[in-house]
Amino acid sequence: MDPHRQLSLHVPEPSSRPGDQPDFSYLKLLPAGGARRPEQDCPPQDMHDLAFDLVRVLDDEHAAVGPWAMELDPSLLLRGLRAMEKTRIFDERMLMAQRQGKTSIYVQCRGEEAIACGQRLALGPHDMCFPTYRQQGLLIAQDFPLVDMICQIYSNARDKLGGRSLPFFYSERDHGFFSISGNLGTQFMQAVGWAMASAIKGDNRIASGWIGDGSTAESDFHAALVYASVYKPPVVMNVVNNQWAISSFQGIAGGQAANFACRGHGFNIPSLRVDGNDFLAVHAASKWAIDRARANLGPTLIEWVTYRAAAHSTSDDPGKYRPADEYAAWPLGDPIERLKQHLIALGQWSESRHQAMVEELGAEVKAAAKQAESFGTLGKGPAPSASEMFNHVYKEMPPHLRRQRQQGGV
Ligand SMILES: Cc1ncc(C[n+]2csc(CCOP(=O)(O)OP(=O)(O)O)c2C)c(N)n1
Repeated sequence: MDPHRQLSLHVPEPSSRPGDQPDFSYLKLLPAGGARRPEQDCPPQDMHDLAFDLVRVLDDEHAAVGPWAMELDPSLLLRGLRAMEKTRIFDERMLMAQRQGKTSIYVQCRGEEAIACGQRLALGPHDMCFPTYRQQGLLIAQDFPLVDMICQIYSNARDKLGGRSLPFFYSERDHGFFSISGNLGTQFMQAVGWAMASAIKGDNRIASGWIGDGSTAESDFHAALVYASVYKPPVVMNVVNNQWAISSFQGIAGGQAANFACRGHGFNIPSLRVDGNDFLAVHAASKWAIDRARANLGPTLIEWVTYRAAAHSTSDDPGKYRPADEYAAWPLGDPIERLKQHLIALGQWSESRHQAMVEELGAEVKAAAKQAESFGTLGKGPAPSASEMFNHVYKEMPPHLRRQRQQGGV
C-alpha cells in the first residue's frame, strides 16, 4: 500500500453564491477611530499593525472620530460630495448610453467613488496618476470637461484619441491622468518608474499608482513593490480591494490567505488598510502617504477596502456568481450617503440641498452627453477618419505604414 497521503489542491470559494445569504464575516472590521495614526516618518517596521487594522473616521452616528479625523474645511468635504455624486450620475448616464448603442462598452465605479475622488483632492495639480479603468473620479474630481470624456466614450469625430482606444481609456497628461491600458497591472510598475524619474530629476512631483485586488496577482505588481522597496521613490501605491475581479472573488488573488496591505511588509514598505467608503478616511490616509512621499520618505502601500456595487462592465451579469443583494449587506455602506450624513450632522448640508445638487448635476451631465452626441455616437457617427488608425504608431510614419494607408484609400 502507498504510505503517502493523497494530495489535493485548495481552491478558495467566496462566502456566498447566488441564492445564499450575503456573508461578510470574513472581514475584520474595527470601529471608527480605532486605528492609530503613526508619525509621518514612522519606520515601516514600526507600523505593521496598521495593515491588519482598518483606518476609519466616520462612525455609525456620522461623526468624525479618532486620530485620523483631521480639521477639514467643510468646503473640501462639499467638493468631495459633489465630485462623488457627479461621478455616479455620469456613470448612470453612460450605462444608459451603452444600452442605447451609443458606445460599445462602459465600466462604472459605483460604490468606489470616495477613493479616486478623495485622493485626487489630496494630490497636487502636477502629480501624476496611473489609473485603471475604474478611477474616472480622478478626472471628474478636478472638474475635467465631461464632453471630452463622452466624445471618447462614443468614439466620435471629436474623440481626442482618434477612435484608437477603448471607450473610457482616457489619456490626459496635462490633468495628471496617464493613458489607461487594457493590460492589467502594467501601470503599477510605470507609476513607480515615473516616481523614480521625478526623484532622479530632482523634481517635487509624486506619482499615484492604482491596481485592483485581482490584478495584484499580475507579476507587475510584484516588480513594482521591488523597485519601490529598493529605490524608495515618491509613490502612493493604491490597491482597490472591491472584493471582485469580474467573477473571481478576492480570495482567488490570495486575499483569503493574507490581506493586500500586508504585502508591503516583506518589502519594508509602510502599509495602511483603509475603509474605502469613508471619504474622510480616504482623504486622511491619502494625505499621510502623499506628504510622506513629498518629504522624500518613500512609497506607501494602501489597501482600500470597498465593494464593487455594479456589474464588472456592461458585458457582465453579476447575478450569475454572487448574491443579488450582496451590496445591500456590505458593512461599510455607501460612500456618498455616509459623507452626506456627516455634512448634515455638521449642519453644513441638508437632504433638500442634496436633492437640488443631484438635479443640477443630472442636468449638467445630460447637457454634456447631448453636446457630445452632436459630434457623433458609435452607432450613428460621424466617426474619426479611418486614416487615424495609422497615426501615432511611430513618431514619424514609416514608409510601410504610409503605403498601407494609401492602399486603404484613407
Ligand atoms: C493581463 C490581463 N489579463 C486579463 C484581463 C481581463 N480582465 C479585464 S478586467 C479583469 C478583472 C480585474 O479585476 P480587478 O483587478 O480586481 O479590478 P476591478 O475590475 O475589480 O476594478 C480581467 C481579468 C486583462 N484585461 N488583462
